Amino acid sequence: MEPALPVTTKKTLCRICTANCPILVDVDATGRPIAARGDKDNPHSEGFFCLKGKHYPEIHTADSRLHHSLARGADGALAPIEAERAMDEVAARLGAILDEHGRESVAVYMGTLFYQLPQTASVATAWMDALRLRLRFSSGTIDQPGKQTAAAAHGHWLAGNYVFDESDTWMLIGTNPLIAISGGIPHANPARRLKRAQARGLQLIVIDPRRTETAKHAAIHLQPRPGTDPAIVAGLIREIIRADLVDAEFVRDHVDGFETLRDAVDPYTPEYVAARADVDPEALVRAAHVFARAKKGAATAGTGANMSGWSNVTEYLVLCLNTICGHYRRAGDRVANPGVLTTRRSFPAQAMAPYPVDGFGKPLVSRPDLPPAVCGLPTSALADEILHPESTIKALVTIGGNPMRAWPDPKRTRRALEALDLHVCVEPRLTDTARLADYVLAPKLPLETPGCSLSTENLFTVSPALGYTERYGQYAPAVAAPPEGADLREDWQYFYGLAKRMGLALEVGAGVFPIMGCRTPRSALDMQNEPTSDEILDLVTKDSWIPLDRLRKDPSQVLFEDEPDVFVAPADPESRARLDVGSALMLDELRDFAAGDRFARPGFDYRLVSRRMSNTFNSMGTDIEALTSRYGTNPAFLHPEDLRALGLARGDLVKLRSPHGELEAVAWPDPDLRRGLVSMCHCWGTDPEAESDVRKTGANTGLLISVEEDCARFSGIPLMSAIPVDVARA
Ligand SMILES: Nc1nc2c(c(=O)[nH]1)N[C@H]1C(S)=C(S)[C@@H](COP(=O)(O)OP(=O)(O)OC[C@H]3O[C@@H](n4cnc5c(=O)[nH]c(N)nc54)[C@H](O)[C@@H]3O)O[C@H]1N2
Ligand SMILES: Nc1nc2c(c(=O)[nH]1)N[C@H]1C(S)=C(S)[C@@H](COP(=O)(O)OP(=O)(O)OC[C@H]3O[C@@H](n4cnc5c(=O)[nH]c(N)nc54)[C@H](O)[C@@H]3O)O[C@H]1N2
Ligand code: SF4
Ligand SMILES: [Mo]
Repeated sequence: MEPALPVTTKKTLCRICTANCPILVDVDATGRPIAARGDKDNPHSEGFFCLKGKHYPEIHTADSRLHHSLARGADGALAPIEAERAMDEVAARLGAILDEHGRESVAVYMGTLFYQLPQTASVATAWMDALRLRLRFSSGTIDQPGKQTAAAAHGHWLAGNYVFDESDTWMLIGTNPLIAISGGIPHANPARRLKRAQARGLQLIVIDPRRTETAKHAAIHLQPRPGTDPAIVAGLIREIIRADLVDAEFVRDHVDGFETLRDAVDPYTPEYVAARADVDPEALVRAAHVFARAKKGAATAGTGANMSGWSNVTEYLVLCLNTICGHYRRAGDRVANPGVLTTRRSFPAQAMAPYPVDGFGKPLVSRPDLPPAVCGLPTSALADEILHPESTIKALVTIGGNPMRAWPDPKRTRRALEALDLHVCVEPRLTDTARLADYVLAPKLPLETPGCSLSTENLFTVSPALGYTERYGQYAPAVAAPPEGADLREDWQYFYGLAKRMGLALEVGAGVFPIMGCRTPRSALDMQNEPTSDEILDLVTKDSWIPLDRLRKDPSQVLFEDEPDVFVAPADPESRARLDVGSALMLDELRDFAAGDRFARPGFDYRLVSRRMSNTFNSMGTDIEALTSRYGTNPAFLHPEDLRALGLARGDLVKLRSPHGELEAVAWPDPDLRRGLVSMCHCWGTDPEAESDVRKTGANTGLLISVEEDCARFSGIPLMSAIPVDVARA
């Protein structure tokens, strides 16, 4: 018997999802990661992690992982290619396309992993900037794009919101943080944090058509018809105004448009909301009172509230709800977490005025109705844009995303990807998307690269309920070696390598997401001598609250509560900026909503609602048996009574048909659902043109989504939840 190799245990952070859980990874003498678990000594997470994190090493060592980049040969097949040669060829081909067709000939798609890796986000963005690429698309516009449009129409409160850990109430609308661990409740051990908060009196309000893992802990759970969030939030606002619970002083000093808002929500009486959303009118009134009477708290919406047709107005009303209750930090308040790795800034108790929602350049040729908006170009239109006869797009670069699984309408996506002259994917697996690419640039994976918690910390800019609620930061060096014999680069090195070959000078900015009201430093990269990954991290954390080097030198220090406290500063007396709760642009949408259920279609009597499953992250993990064994697939969950009425039992195959498309799925009972719903997770399935066994591959709910009808203004987010469907035995 061979002697067992010695194993060392290393501290690092999981980078599958935004929780960025601190984990311990066992690594053998060859550098191969073999096991992972939560770091019980980490005072922030207290050992919290999930099954995906447990199998993080396997994601690094799975047979399905690419050890080499791939290029499509003359025979049409993908074959291994040396990384340097791949960069030579990609640079030459992109350069030729740009020379011939101009900068609108190359589009980029940035998926979830793009933002999770600060080096990738910063250097790839620097490369796009240097090429002045305009056609940048991201998963953001098929996620929660109403957050950006609403914030633009409303303005920002520069002192920020109260955080969960200090709040007396918390409202979650279409988000399930105990499973998605995606913010709303702090990422680090959300169940324990919720329990502690409730022990000190926090009142949790959840609005979700499913009695979710989170809703089960709520003081008040409204379980509405999906797609009715505008009615509910308008109803809450109306009741708060009626009961005289508005923070009148805050509104007087800092808010415009109050009368407009009051008039717009006036029709949303408890009786009307009860009829439209099918909720208990008394529970609605109670929720309004609990929320408005609390000293500190916030409301936040998630994907369910953004995917069900009313992304802009729902997010806008959520901001208005927080604002009329004055649920913001005031001068003199301690800022719970000013920051660790983000740029230093001040927190004045003043508004930043609203700014334009749209009008950022010319629309896509395929969607003249969607002028480019603050949320970015509409990803739902990218396939059509590529396929349009007047399309300028010849090449697409996909980074850390999986369009074939994630974009709505995978059949159209497939046609579009095949129509490209050049498709380059930076991707560690041979995904359905990578299989269609001309080049797959294979990256090192996060355990093989240094990393830090910057991306997650920086999320506070996206929504008040995201980011860390305490002064927490973590750095980790590379802890594992790439597989033996592999020829890989870090993601960012591919963009640096392309830039060098294309004669570009790169300049990286600090941070991953822009911080409102704060200029972040920019630094030129040395284009002669390639920087190290750690040097890139230094630049993206330049001028941070705590120098990254301090985290590097003492990895055991992750909480920085001993740093001097930061307090909210008084407003600049010169500032005249006010928040706007009466935006015509947003409230027009409430009038559209009032006109009736515009998404209903006769003959499609069920509604398919979005959800996440705990053991997979979008398309990641759907190919790892240990993560899929619970259901084997992404089942179509239905209420047991609905199953019975349909003559179906657990495990039977059902056919779901929307006005746009159809799929087969495995039926599964879920007593926590409202009747009349099908709840199903996305990013499963396989090549829609190939035969497959749905019990093994699952089904892609994108097949039911139309990218032509029912797309929201500005972002073009299609109806991705509350989709009318017909359900029948397959
Ligand atoms: N029907 C329906 N569709 C949806 C949704 C829904 O609810 N319903 N949800 C939407 C949402 S919210 C989102 S965010 C999108 C997700 O959209 P995408 O981001 O496009 O999808 P992911 O599966 O997250 O893609 C991440 C990819 O990154 C790869 N990856 C992993 N590690 C690394 C790495 O270190 N470097 C690089 N370069 N790549 C890596 C993974 O293998 C994976 O292929 O899907 C959207 N689509
Ligand atoms: N385990 C796991 N974690 C993930 C992901 C994953 O795939 N798996 N994906 C990550 C990504 S990309 C994102 S964006 C986040 C998303 O994080 P969340 O937004 O929290 O996503 P979900 O857990 O799907 O929660 C959405 C909830 O909305 C409800 N819902 C559906 N339609 C409606 C509606 O019309 N109105 C209301 N009020 N509710 C509705 C659903 O029942 C569901 O409980 O999660 C991230 N975290
Ligand atoms: S919650 Fe997210 S970051 Fe934490 S272990 Fe699971 S996948 Fe990794
Ligand atoms: Mo997402």
